[in-house]
Order: sequence, then structure tokens, then C-alpha cells
Amino acid sequence: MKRVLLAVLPVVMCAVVAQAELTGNPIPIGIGVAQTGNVALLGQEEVDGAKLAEKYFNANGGINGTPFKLIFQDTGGDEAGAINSFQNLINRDKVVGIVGPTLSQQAFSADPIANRAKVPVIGPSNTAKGIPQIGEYVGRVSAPVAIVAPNALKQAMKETPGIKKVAVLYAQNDAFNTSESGTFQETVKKMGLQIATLQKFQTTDTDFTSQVTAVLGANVDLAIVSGLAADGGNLVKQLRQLGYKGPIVGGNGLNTAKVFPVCGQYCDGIIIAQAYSPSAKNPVNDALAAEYRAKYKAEPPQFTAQAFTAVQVFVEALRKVEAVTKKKITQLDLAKVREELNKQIRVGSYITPLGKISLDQEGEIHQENFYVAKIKMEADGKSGKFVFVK
Ligand code: 1QQ
Repeated sequence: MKRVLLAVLPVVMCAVVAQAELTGNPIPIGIGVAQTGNVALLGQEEVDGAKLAEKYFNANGGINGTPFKLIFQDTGGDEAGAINSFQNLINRDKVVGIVGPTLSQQAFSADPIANRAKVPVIGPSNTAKGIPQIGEYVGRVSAPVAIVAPNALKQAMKETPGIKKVAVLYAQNDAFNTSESGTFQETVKKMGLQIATLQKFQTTDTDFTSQVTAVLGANVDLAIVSGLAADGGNLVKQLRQLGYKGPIVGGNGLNTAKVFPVCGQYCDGIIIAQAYSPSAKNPVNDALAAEYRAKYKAEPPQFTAQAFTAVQVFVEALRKVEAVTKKKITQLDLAKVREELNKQIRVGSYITPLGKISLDQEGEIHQENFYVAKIKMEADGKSGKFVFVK
């Protein structure tokens, strides 16, 4: 009994002391991601990650003793929603910086607004080509498709030798899917494979009969799908229902357990590249994974880890701003905080759930480790998991 108490006491005291130490008005950090609509299938995982980061970093000293608080503004799934969310965060909530939006398609519209207002943005899941180049206040912790996507293709080739003919399908009304598909198409050609059919669709589509008919007619050995969770999941389902039996590579838009209810048993086997592994070893990821498992009884997903990481970069950069200016954030003018924060985000490196990362002067992420997972559905066709294969 005595030994148990002695073991538990320091942990409890530590948490109490750390929280009691935080004083002053909380520093507002904006979270502008999709909390409603179809894109919330992806955005909700970001909300989870941001909240876990808020709890974790405030329990670990906040911004050198000052707490920070997250201000959430739902973007919905379109450009207008993202613009509105960013404007509210910038002008009304007076945040020091913004984590968001969920989609690259939204980032190309909303980020220029933050950039003009000189408010730092960290994209938690904006992987299209050209995001950091939007402006000097735009960065991301989501590695670009050019680096991530080819890993899934390599895995498919390894698992199924003899692939020659490929079907490429993508949502043409979405910037990320167009960008990712471009990478897939280049990689396919570099590998000496043939694109037997190239099929386009819209993220709002629900009937994919014509695309699937073309795929079946082309008699391909592999299908590569770049869509978001709802449309991409339905496309996979219809591919299988109409008789496609070969391997399927899915893009980042399918990278969530939220597709399980969409394609059900037919999600089984989809190969998806990952910028995060729940089993990456470092103290921050260990803490995130433990919290997530306790709360959700599942492995933390990539979008959760990336949103957590985006908050972490803001927190650590805010601490650096105080060190450099020798002033508390709360004593500095907001415009000055935003400007210094943007500089410090790009200085040094961070040990995060994604491993060791840094952002270069342009705001592009540099990350060391990438993975590949495969969806494994249970016999009930309802529950499933991402099994890491590389
Ligand atoms: C992008 C993406 C999406 C699939 C993230 C949710 O990678 O829009 O860039």
C-alpha cells in the first residue's frame, strides 16, 4: 500500500503543480478545420488532435507559465467557409496564429487572407503542391504528396508482382486530389507501368458506374484512387461491387477510419501511404498515443497526429518568441507576436508525434520517416483498422 502511494504521488503532484503554475490570460491559437459536412470525416480527427495537444502542453508548462487556449471556428468543407472561419479568427478572436484549414482546396482560398493580415498559418493536412508558396506566413506540417504518395505505389508493386496496366482515378474539382493524382501518374510512368485508363470524377459524385465500367474494360492490374472519404469510399465500394478484383491504392483523402462506414467490407485491402505511425518512439508520441488509446479505444490516426503537431509547433515557437524578445507574449503587441511567431516557427527542429521535423524558410516541412498501411476489415464489414505494412 505504502509503495503504491509513493509511486503514484509524484505523478499526481507533478500534474497539480504544473497546472497551478500557469497564470495570466490564455494566449489564443485558432483552429479552423472542417467540423461539419462531408469534409468533417477528415476534420474531426484534427479537432481531436488539437484538443489533446492543448491538454498536454498546458499540463507541461504552457507558454513558459502562461496558458494557451484553442479557439475553434468551423470551416465546413468549402472555400467560403474556410475564408469566413479565418476572418473570424484573425479579426474577432485575435488569435496569434491559425492551424488549418482541412483541405488544400480551402487553403488556396483562405491562406492568402491570413498571409495578407500577417497571421501565421500551419496547415495540418494540406498536402498539395504549392501550399507553402502561397506566402511567407504559410507553412505546413503535412508532408507533400510528392513525398508521401509514391510509397503506397511501391508497396502495391512489392505485394503484387507483375503489375503492368494501371487505372488512375481522381476528383478533378479538388486541388489536393488533382495534385496527388499528378504525383501518382508521374510515379506510374517512372516505374515503367502503363496508364490504361484515366478517369475523373467530382467530390460531390455518388454514382461511379461510368468510371468503373471503364476500369473493368481496360482490364487493369491496379487501381489508384484519389478522392475524399465520402466520394473515394463510394468509388472503391462500387469498383468491388461491379467486379474489380485487383489491388487498390488509395490517397490521403481515404486516410481515415471514417471511410469504414462508407465502403464497409469493400474497404478491405486498400493500401494508403502514411506520414505518421502510432508506434513511432519518442516521449511526445508516447503521450499522444497513450491519451488517444485511453480516450477512443483505437490507434491515433494521421490527421490527429498532424493537428497535434501543428499546435505543438505554435507552442514551442511561442516559447522561443518570449526567449528572443525577453518579454511575455501577453506584454507584446499582437502584430509583433504574429510576426515574431512566424519567424520562430521556421527556426530549429521539433520532436513531435511525426518524429523529428523542421520547417524551412518557405514553411515547408522536413520530416524523416514515412510509412504505409493497409485497411483490414473485420468479418462484420463494419469495424476495421489500419495495419502498418511498412
Ligand atoms: C489535402 C489533403 C486532404 C486529403 C486532407 C484531409 O491532403 O487537401 O491536401
